[in-house]
Amino acid sequence: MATVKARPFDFTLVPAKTALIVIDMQRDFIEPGGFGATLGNDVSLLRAIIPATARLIAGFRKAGLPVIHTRECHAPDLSDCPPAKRTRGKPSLRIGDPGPMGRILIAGETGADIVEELYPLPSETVIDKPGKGAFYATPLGDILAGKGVSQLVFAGVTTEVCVQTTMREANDRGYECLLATDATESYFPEFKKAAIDMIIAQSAIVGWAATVDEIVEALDD
Ligand code: C5J
Repeated sequence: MATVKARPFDFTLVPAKTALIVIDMQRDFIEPGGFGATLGNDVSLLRAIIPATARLIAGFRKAGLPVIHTRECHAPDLSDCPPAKRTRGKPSLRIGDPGPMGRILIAGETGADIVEELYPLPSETVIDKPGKGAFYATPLGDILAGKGVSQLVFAGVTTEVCVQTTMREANDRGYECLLATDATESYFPEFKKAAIDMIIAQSAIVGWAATVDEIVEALDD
């Protein structure tokens, strides 16, 4: 057991029961021309967390603990993309449309894949998810149960959308959730702050928050 200096209070980390979930560090959210950009977002903010996220992943790999990556994407025939998701708003390109990195948010396309700097090892699990939450319509719950995991450390994008949704899904399933605050980002800095505040409020109602250094230090103990 190790103690992570966290908010709102220390997190007792049990390495043998812990996995890292890296949410949606895909080109479609992080690079120009992808899904994030089609919605009018400035994607440059998100690139900045790549080094901290890489340090967190390296810490888990060094400790021999599971690293699980997710990708928000859809089947090429869009059978798993609800029309309400595809037709909402006025993006410059919709899910499935051809863009500079291939079809937007479609499995197997360059844009839907994970950025090179954080690319999964062949031994690591990659979950393709059609929703914002990583438990919805995926085998994630069964995979974690198979590994005996009960604590999850979270990184990735965006804080208030797919990261927060997955943390809430995990919290309701009984996992203890810890968010790495410098390895997550939003297109809207105020939303990142608000999401973290909501997660840790009311004595960690959804989970805890700590920096990458604090988490990696505890893994080294
Ligand atoms: C969004 C995500 N923001 N990965 N997806 O649509 O947070």
